[in-house]
Amino acid sequence: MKKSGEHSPLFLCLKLFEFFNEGGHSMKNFGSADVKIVAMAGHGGAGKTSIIENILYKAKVTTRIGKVDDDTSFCNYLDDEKKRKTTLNSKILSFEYNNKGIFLLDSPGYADFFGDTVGTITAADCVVLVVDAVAGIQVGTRKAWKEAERLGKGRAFFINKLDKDQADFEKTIEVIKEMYGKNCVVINVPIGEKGSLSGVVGVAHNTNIENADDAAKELADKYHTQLIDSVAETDDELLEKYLGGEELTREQVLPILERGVAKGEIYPIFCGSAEKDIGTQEFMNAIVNFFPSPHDVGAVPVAEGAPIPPEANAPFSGFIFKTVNDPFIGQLTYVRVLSGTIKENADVYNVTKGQKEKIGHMYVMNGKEQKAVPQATVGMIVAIPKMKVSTIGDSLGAIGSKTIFPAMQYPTPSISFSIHSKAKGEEEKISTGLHKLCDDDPTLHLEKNMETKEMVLSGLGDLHIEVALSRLKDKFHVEVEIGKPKIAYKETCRRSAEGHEKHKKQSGGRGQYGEVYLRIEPLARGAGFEFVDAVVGGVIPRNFLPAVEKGVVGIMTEGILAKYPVVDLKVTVHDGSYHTVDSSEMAFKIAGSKAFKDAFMKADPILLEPIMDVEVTIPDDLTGTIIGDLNSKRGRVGGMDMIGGMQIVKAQVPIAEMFSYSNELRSMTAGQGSYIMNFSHYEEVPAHLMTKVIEEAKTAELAEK
Ligand SMILES: Nc1nc2c(ncn2[C@@H]2O[C@H](COP(=O)(O)OP(=O)(O)O)[C@@H](O)[C@H]2O)c(=O)[nH]1
Ligand SMILES: [Mg+2]
Repeated sequence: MKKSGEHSPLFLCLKLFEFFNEGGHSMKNFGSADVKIVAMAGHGGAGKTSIIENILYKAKVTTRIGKVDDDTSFCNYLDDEKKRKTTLNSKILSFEYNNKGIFLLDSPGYADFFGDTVGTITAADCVVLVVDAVAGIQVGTRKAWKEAERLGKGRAFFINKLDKDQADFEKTIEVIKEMYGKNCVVINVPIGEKGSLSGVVGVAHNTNIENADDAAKELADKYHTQLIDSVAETDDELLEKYLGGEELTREQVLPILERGVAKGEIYPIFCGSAEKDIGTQEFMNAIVNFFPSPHDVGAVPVAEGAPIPPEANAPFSGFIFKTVNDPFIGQLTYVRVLSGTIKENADVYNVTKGQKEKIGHMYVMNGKEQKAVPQATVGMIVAIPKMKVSTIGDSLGAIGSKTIFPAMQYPTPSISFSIHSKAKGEEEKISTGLHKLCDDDPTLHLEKNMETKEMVLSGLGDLHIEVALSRLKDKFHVEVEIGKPKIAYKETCRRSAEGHEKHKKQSGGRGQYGEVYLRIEPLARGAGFEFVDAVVGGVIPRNFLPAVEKGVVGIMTEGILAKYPVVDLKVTVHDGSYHTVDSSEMAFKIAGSKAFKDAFMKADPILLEPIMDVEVTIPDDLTGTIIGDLNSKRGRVGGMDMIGGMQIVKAQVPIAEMFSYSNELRSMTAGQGSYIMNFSHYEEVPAHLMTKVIEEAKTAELAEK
């Protein structure tokens, strides 16, 4: 059946208009063997965006090379990215090059924005880890590798910044091989070093060898031998010949190398300098010629339902790896098409939510440019505006599909701030804005604390929160103040003690009467709360004991020393008395609560604080400084590890000392250090600090009254 208007003259005019309006780039539907989706990942500052800027220029997407340090970057186009001169959100760059469709995904490198990097790695078929030849493998790179490995993605390296004085190519290679094994294979080596870096030689084909000096020739030789060695090991037939002493020819080895890269079994290492635009062309050629395509990858793993082959004529399936909600550009949902074809103005099925979703237009994105396309086939990434039911992480399919792709795994938020509105009456606006930001960023959590009525925003680091709040201001026009992150102290006791309360009001009307004797005893850390009824002879009638327990639990939740919950103790009610007329649940609840307080204050009460496992990665020469600083933070250094030329210091530190650590570490290490932090356990707060926390809680309580 023909839909009305489908071929009307107006429709055709519009199509023609669209055709002639194609901008500097275009993207037709390629077969699944001719599309490459490549995510650039790795530590912040390694040069991911700069490399992409070079590629965009060579592919004629841009007319001059964009620079991240001035305002000309094509990728870092957001206002706050220009201000901070770094990538804060992932971007999709798309263009045609040598008859292939290329989608490059730029990712943020800093740990605070790793949530977005999880999305680009998920959407890509190959992940390129950009490594700074001076700093070596940094935390951000290790995390990205780990995630790519977990998802079984093809991987490659680009060793960047070889123009810099302290750059060390061979050491960086050594470290990569030490960490990620022999299947990491050097594909090109630099000609000249540092200031005199002038090009690269292709190790496999000896490309550009005519321009190489002796040192570069020697390097090429050395890594050629290693290449043969590594490649032979991935193929039984070759290995047999190789071990039999036969000299392998380039013709024998190259197809195996190419197949290994395409299958994600060999990890090629490229090199160069984004600053000097060296190594870019060789890298682009490799993407086009060897990197895995959706066809090479095959059907991707599913969480539910049947895997679908990555072919254009298979049923449609896709995965939402990113969403953007912006009051100015509206709402965009980014879909990686994993099989089949998705068409504009069609219905699809959101398999995760079990609901139909109507598609209107869709766009291929190239930085901030959008180009409407009538359809998208397997291997493409499209942005769809105004989706109604779909959210990040959902699987889409043809109507009736049951295929659901695995959920993305995000790091859990490690830092929280209380949020207060600057102006009166804007709580609603703040909450709406923050919820929208949280919808697009699963590592940003907003919670309302029911007891304090406070909004608490949690994220991966202080920069993460800072950026979210500046976006709240820019996009939703509300300003907030943030409170010192609340530390989740707990209260407990060190000794056993007896408590007693006779609650009695018997003057006029119906009286109140309840008497409770109880004993509290400390339990092991993490044991929680135990309530024992040891009342004999009915001195407290059975039906009032739940009320006593309620009273005890009530005051334990509320807190006694400084309004933090009381934990890890055993309460035994062993005596009491009652009155046949005046006793009530209320009276016993009050008696229970007061008897507990009485006992608790005699039981050597203390505060507990959260202790974190912290892993700091730093250049070796800063180890002393960092350990000294951790000691001054009441930290206990538990071990050290050298990985890839970087020192890893493991320590346990109270969270109270860690709130501005990302800034402090940045300044202590000139940006070269990084750390990860996870909750470990609770420990006693030292006496002098305990007094301070208790005083602060009292002041806060007075202020509230
Ligand atoms: N000397 C030198 N600087 C570079 C090179 N590549 C990038 N940079 C600089 O390093 C900084 C970070 O680059 P950027 O592309 O934003 O890194 P990203 O965080 O990985 O995207 C910028 O100041 C770049 O100008 C390079 O090859 N050599
Ligand atoms: Mg960047």
